[in-house]
Amino acid sequence: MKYNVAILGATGAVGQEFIKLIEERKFPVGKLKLLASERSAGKQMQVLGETYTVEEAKAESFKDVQIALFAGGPASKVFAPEAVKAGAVVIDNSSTFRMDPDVPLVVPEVNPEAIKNHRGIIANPNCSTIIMAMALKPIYDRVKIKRVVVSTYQAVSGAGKEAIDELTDQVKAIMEDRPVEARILPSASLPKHYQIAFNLIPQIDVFVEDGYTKEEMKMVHETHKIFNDYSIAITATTVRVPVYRSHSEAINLELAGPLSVEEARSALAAFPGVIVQDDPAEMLYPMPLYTSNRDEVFVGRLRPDKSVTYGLNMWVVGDQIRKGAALNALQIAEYMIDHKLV
Ligand code: 2RA
Repeated sequence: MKYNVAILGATGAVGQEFIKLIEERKFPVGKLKLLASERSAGKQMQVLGETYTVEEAKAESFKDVQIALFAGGPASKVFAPEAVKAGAVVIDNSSTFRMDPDVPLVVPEVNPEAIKNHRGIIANPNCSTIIMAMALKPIYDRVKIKRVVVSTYQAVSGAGKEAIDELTDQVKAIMEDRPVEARILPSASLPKHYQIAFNLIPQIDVFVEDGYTKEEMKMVHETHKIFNDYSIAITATTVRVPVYRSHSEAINLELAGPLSVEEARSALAAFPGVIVQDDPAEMLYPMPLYTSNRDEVFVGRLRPDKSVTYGLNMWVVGDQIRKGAALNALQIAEYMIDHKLV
């Protein structure tokens, strides 16, 4: 059986990743529509050996579409209701519907059971949340997690193509002794911008409450919803780093009971979609340069945190455009197909 698929935001980083993954995973596509804003309409893209012309997204674009993959951004709010009205299931990578109680927020390895409650829209969590949830779940299933302290090291591609170009341009300017321009990071819409080359920026997205950024609060609220456990104490610091792709996270856990590092390591190793790379003697640990374009989330530097009774530290790295966005969304669609939910 094949499914008619629309990709909204097909020309952006996540949209292009959807196309790569559809090809790689032999996703059962019947008719395919590539949709984007008026600016990108008319562009030609190759998919599965065929040339497709990108169409401008309109309310009527979703006729006969069964699965609508939304890459993210403000267009979701406009077009998701239209796609649902037309009978499609929307898997949405924007933050618009994530905290809506009627919208499941899903990481298929963690809470696939939530999918069946959908009313037309299923939300893909934020990239840094997905990567963390993948590493927490195998531990959580053995011993409840009391507290999470996470610090992220997020790649510039999380802020879009312009941020990738900004890093490259700044590095070139510095090497050529030219003045450095900063126009995008921390976020194009903000009044001030800072150099990311040879720097770190401890602000991702806008400030929202008590000195936390929106990205930090997403990690708190979305993790609670995915685990359906609001008792986990979570605090986050999210930082942009001069890395092109793959987000890294230093995660400190306080557990409700004993779990040895060996038990944690084997639980993580047995979990689908997680690879343990952890051997200090061999200097083996995950690094973003090597996890890019990989589907799995990588975990290393496992060690006890002896400052509390049951503490565990780990270092988690994952490709935020793949598992943190397009792959997770496509896995939701695959789950729905496998379980006859679409
Ligand atoms: C970032 N969380 O890295 C975003 C991408 N979804 O900025």
